[in-house]
Amino acid sequence: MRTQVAIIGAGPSGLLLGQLLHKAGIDAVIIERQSGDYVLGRIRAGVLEQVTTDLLDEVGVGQRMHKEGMVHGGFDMLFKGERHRIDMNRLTGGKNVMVYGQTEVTRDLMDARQAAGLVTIYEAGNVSVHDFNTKRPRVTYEKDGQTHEIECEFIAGCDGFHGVCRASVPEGAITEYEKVYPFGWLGVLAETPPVHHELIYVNSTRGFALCSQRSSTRSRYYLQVPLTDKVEAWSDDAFWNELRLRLDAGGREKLVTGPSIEKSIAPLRSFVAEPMRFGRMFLAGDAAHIVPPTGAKGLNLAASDVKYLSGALIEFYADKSEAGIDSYSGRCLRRIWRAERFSWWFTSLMHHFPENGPIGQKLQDAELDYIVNSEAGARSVAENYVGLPLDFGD
Ligand code: RFL
Ligand code: PHB
Repeated sequence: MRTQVAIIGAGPSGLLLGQLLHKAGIDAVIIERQSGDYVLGRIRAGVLEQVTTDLLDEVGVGQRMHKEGMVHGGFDMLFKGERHRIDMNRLTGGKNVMVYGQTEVTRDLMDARQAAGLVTIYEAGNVSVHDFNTKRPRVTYEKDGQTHEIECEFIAGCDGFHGVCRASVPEGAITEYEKVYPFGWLGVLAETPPVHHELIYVNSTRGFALCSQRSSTRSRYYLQVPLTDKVEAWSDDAFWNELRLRLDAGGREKLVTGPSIEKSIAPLRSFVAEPMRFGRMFLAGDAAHIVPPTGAKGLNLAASDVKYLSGALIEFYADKSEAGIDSYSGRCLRRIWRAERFSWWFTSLMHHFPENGPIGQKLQDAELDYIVNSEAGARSVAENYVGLPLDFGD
């Protein structure tokens, strides 16, 4: 098989890139290790920046999001038993975020891809990338007991943190920056009305908690837990009891509990690989960077990466110019590092770090006090949370 761009991975970054290229008349094939149902079963992000919703509109998949998604102009920060609302909309001159699950974004992109008759190869085994330092890269994979080969002009590594693309780069050609946090997030999805109409980020001496949602009848909650905890050891009752202990009186009163539909523990990590281009192979999304989820930036960065990448490839095919592909990595990384900084900082502000001792706690208290009682402090959080524009600093 032959194509212009071989996209490895059918997560949000691969699927969105596929639609952006399709709109520009560039041929692409997506090769995914898992089945479509498996990809849809992963419960992950919930908050979309306007840059991301604009991109989904641009590729024509925004209708259901605008109908079913929830526009949020603010969120609560709860600490020392009191809630403080960050009025993002006012503080940023009218910007909001959209609460709409990654599962739904993925489903909308998958449906559009299928409707357009575009090729996605699911359940591809042993995917390998070859010759990306030449003008004729290749991808091989196994399916139905046979080895297949795709000849292409570019490879887009949209294959997540554990993918094959980054792992195929020679060691000396890549620099990796990493910080692993000493805790994880235990997440529960439940068919219960959310405790509040907006998100609540909770700093408690028992640990961080987050009250999020997927709809007016479906809630998503997270608890900071030690990395050593096993998800099987957390019964639904234990989860709800712990969440209650981290909430304020109003939250405890309003909390509706029910059986969990999904429960999992995710480790927290800050990670960036530089550069993001290796000859004719590009990394995008989680394949190149991970943020701790506190700032809700992962999916949004994946979307901005592929917007930059599609722009670079469109420029290459339309104008025979390599300027866009040459500047891809630098352009992405500037936005990525800004989001990495915010996600690390917001994680440090909201989680419990007993290892920092009493002075760590006092400093965190003072910073929280500053954020919610200073217009400048609150605006800084709001501006980062709603996300940077795509062309910032250009
Ligand atoms: P994905 O979603 O990991 O998709 C990569 C795809 O590549 C496939 N793959 C391969 N395919 C072929 N060959 C191989 N060798 C392959 N290896 C892997 C995988 O099967 C998969 O289908 O990466 P992508 O597309 O870059 O998307 C990134 C986002 O998924 C991620 O950044 C977000 O989920 C992060 N995230 C959040 N982001 C936000 O913007 N807002 C949020 O509110 C938010 N909350 C979260 C999150 C992530 C979380 N977890 C579990 C990590 C909350 C959580 C709990
Ligand atoms: C979610 O709804 O899954 C979610 C929301 C906000 C975050 C992280 C996750 O910061």
